[in-house]
Amino acid sequence: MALLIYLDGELVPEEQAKISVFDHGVLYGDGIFEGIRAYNGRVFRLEAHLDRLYDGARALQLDIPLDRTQMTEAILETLRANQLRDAYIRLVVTRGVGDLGLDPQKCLRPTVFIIADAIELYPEEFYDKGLELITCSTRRNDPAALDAGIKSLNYLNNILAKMETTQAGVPEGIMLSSEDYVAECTGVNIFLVSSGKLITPPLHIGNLAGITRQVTIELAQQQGISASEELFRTKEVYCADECFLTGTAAELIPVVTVDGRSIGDGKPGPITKSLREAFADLTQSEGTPIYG
Ligand code: PXG
Repeated sequence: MALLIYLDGELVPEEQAKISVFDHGVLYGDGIFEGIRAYNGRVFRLEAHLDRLYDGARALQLDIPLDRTQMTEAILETLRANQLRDAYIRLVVTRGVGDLGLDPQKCLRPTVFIIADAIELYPEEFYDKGLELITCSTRRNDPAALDAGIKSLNYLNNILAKMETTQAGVPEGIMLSSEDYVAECTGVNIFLVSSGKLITPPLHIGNLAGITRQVTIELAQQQGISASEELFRTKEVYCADECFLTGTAAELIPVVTVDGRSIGDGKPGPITKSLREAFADLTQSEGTPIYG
């Protein structure tokens, strides 16, 4: 069945969901996006995703033509139109149609589209066995050039790193900051467990303020596990007891080797498993209802 896509106020069949070649989202990657999940008839952490979207828009002086209530309704309507209860939602706001110059002044109205589809889950064995990672040579964008907190449509830096991981035959890779600290992976945040404590890199070195990252910190605190933001390098990853990644699509996923070194005993660790279970419980019980 063809998906119905929300495009600028209308729900249209996917083959009619087209945007202009003069849209600055296409010409320059000028725009922002969100990847959101719905579980069991509820949208998970919708408010946090909207905060990130509207903050990014403010930073870019991008005037989203829907307020938060209208945006929420647009997301829920798209899910309802496609009769979805468990879904991946891609929400995109571009600068809109302009001319062939960088200046967004002539872009009169941002384009908004929402795709909601069945989620393509990672293979179960990734969770059972854990992932192998490499360290990518492509650095994460310097936050002085582009703030990583803005989830912009310009993902080339992550795409180049992703191509490195594919060529190495692994599903993800660590991206370092320009000063060689571990920042995050190509589309997920990173956590280490060392001596029973959780550490993740601070946001200021240029990683995305992941919603799943934040939820993980909250769940750790509820379990009495200390969680802190600290700078670390690849050596600390190699020597960690456990390592896992977090993201909306991947949820919490264990890592068992990095650059050929086994992490801990080379199997998914107990803290990773316990946080993953707590995350699964939370996603089944919390969220904005789609069907009232
Ligand atoms: N870091 C980056 C660079 C991301 O793009 C995350 C971390 C995790 O954030 P959330 O809020 O989802 O916990 C993301 C997530 C993909 C893909 O295909 C990933 C993301 C967006 C689009 C595609 O892996 N973003």
